[in-house]
Order: sequence, then structure tokens, then C-alpha cells
Amino acid sequence: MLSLPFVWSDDCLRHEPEAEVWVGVRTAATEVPARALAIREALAEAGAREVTAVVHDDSALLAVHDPALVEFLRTAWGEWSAADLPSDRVVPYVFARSELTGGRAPATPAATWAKPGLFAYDTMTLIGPGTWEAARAAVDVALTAVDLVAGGEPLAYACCRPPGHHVTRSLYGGSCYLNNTAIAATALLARLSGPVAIVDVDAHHGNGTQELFLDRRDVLTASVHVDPGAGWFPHFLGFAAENDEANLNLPLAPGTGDDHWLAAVEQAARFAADARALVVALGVDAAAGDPESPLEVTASGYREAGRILGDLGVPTIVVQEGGYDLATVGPLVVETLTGLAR
Ligand code: SP5
Ligand code: ZN
Repeated sequence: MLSLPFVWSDDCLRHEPEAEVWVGVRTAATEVPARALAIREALAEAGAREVTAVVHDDSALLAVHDPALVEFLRTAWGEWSAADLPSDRVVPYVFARSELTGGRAPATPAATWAKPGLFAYDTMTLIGPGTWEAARAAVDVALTAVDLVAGGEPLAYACCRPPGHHVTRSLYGGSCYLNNTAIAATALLARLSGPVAIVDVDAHHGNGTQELFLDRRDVLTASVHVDPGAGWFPHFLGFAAENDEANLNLPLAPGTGDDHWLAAVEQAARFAADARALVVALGVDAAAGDPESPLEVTASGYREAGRILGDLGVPTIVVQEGGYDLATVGPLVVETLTGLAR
């Protein structure tokens, strides 16, 4: 019996990316609505209590993200679909790299089809009819979990999608649009005393979260992930060389299983030991059967990771990130939460 609240919004199902443009071709999307439904079903079966997300205003969202990114995401599909373009999803084709304009702010392009290049850093993260509504609902799910914990619940789980940990202040990518984890941590810090720690166990480096809190000492960030130096997303960062007093990257070799992965989770937990509250960025794509990562963590490994993080003994919010094997994503989340809740 899993006795904890989990937050849900039907609107999180409205994002249907269908595809990811990868090396120039459309491949089938992996970040699909069925993920959230599978997790919800496993949670209900385990006895967790569903709480419907409460709509929040934009203040917590705008404390983290550039208003221009938020406005783009809010309006991108409407503008794109009105422009009669050959793609049924918003996708960038030219990128406003800062070196292109000598560090000056790029002009806002007149062409609708050039605008995504101001805010997207990859071609995989498509925008369609319900993308904004789902991404915004995911923020409400995370903020409702914050409300529960600020109100005295020791542990709450945000069953949200699309995920968020790859989004920086102004740039979206990696199947993510708004950084739910970072928004939750910021809101939690405003409600409880700090510092707050974010421990990210998604198989991929939490690059957006790292960049958002780079100069902060009141939000500690730790990430356990497959070594980008071995050829894995986000490729350009996630290395131990980026570590400092408030940021810990623990890159692991492809093929890493429970023993070394759990040692890294323990190291992340020690790093977070002085925090007064915890946000777990829970990707279950480090599991052995996941199609998007080469890590080999088992279900009992995820349960043990939950125990390790639960031993910190501080108010905790768990925010869903990746995890793409529809047959196991639900049970893996339940295992982790069972370890945490004990
Ligand atoms: C939140 C999260 O786990 N995001 C993962 C983003 C990484 N995606 C990288 C995909 C690289 C190529 N995948 C090929 C299969 C495309 N269907
Ligand atoms: Zn991931």
C-alpha cells in the first residue's frame, strides 16, 4: 500500500508530439501521453491518492523562465497553424546562435517559420495543438505538489508530462518545454526554509536545471546520468568538470547497473544532506529496458534509490521526468515512491 498523494491533470495528455526530427528524419515520438496514463494506473493500483491539479497563476513560472519563451510557447501553435506550412508541427530550421549576432540580441524574425530558432536548441522537440496546454498543466501539477508539501505532507508526487529538466531560462529542447522541476524547487524555496536540493536521477543530464541555478547557493543541483562524453544527449554538458559547491554531475558509463548507479545516488544524497527540502527529478529511463538510455538499473535499484533519498528525512516533492518503456514506467515509479515513502 503506497500511502501518498499524487497530482494529476487530464490536460497533460493534450501534448501529442507524434514525432521527433532526429538527424533530419522524422522518428516516432517516445514522450507520449500513454506514459502518464501508465504511471497513473500503477499508482492507483498501489493505493496512492489522486489529487487534481489546481490552476496557479504565472508568477512561479515567470520566476524561472524568460517571458519571451513563455509567450512563444503560448502562441507558437496558433501562429504556425495559421501560416499554412508544410509541417504539421512547429519545428526549427535556423538557429539564432549568439555568435551569429556577435552577442547582440537577434532580431525577431518576420517569418513564422524562423521564430522557433530563437527558442529551440534541437529539432526533436515538436510543438502541436495541445503542447502549450499540456506543458502549462504540468507546471500546475508540480506547483500543486509543492502546495501539498508546504501544507505538511512529507512527500508528494507530480505525475506530469511533458517533462522539463532540459529547459533553460530561455531555451527549450530534449522533449521538454517548461522546467517543472526547477519551478517546483523555486516555489518550494519560497514556502519553506532553504537550501533546497534537486537530485536528478533521469538517465540524461539535467542541463536546464543546472544552468538555471548556476550562480545560486540556495538551490543545490545534483544529476546522475549517462556520460555525455560517451555520445549521449545533451552532448555538450553534464561533465564532472562543471561541478562546484552547488552543482554535482555524476556521469556514468553506458552499461552501468545498480551497484555503481546506487553509489552515485548515495553521493548525490550526501551532497544534498544539508538541504531543508528535496526535489527529486524522477526519470525512470535509467532502467535496463528503456529504449532511450544504455543504463541498466533494475526495479529494485529504483526502490533502493528511493530509500537512499528518503533517508534525508526532509519534505520531498517528486517530479516526473523521462522513462519511455510503457510496460515498466508505472511499476518503476511505484518502486521509487515505495522506497521514498517507507
Ligand atoms: C526528459 C528526457 O528524458 N529527455 C530525453 C531527451 C533525449 N533524447 C535524445 C534522443 C536521441 C535520439 N533518439 C533516437 C530515437 C528517436 N525516436
Ligand atoms: Zn531522460
